[in-house]
Amino acid sequence: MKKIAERASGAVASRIAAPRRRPNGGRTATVTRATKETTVEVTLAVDGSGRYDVQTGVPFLNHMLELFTRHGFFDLTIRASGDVEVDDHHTVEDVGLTLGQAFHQALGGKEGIRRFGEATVPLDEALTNVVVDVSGRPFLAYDLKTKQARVGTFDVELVHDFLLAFVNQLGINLHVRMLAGRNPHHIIEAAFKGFARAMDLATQRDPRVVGVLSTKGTL
Ligand SMILES: [Mn+2]
Repeated sequence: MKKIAERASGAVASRIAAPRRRPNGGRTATVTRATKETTVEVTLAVDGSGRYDVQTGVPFLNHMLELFTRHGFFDLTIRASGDVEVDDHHTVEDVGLTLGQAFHQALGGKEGIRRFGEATVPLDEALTNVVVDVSGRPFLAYDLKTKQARVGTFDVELVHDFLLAFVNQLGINLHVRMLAGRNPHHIIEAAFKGFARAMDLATQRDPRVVGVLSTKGTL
């Protein structure tokens, strides 16, 4: 198998498949990325119905990406395998990176999209606010603060790394604010739901938008 050969030879390879577009104009992409540390394959439909099949080898990340897909009304299949015997860091970061690449491909020239999206989402005591601008200018303002370093075995710090990788690949401005919260599972889950809803809004087509929504003429 090619992926195995690449890993065995020590070569660092990244292959991006050509975007696949549905006859009905749906925006989809499949991206495969293989390095010495991880192999990740993502298939994304931006105009989906919330269907997911996510297997990353990191159960908490699966949970977050499943609810991201459901609440964003995307369709998402992820197969990732990584050196989780080291820790979850490479896998979580590379899934974020590959997912960002998939959105980048699927959105193409970003014609007709709303560009901005935001959501404030509660989960019990936790309340988070997420704002996105599909601007072409990568910036992450991350402000989730938890007293606990881990949710089960999952390192809370990896949420920051996941989002930063996604932001850099897609080229978006993303603000993630925690307005209230105590339980780290609740805080992170509310953030991913807000991220989903904000991304759904920002990537939706608005029939009033002709070309890209920018006076500069490009995003
Ligand atoms: Mn949960």
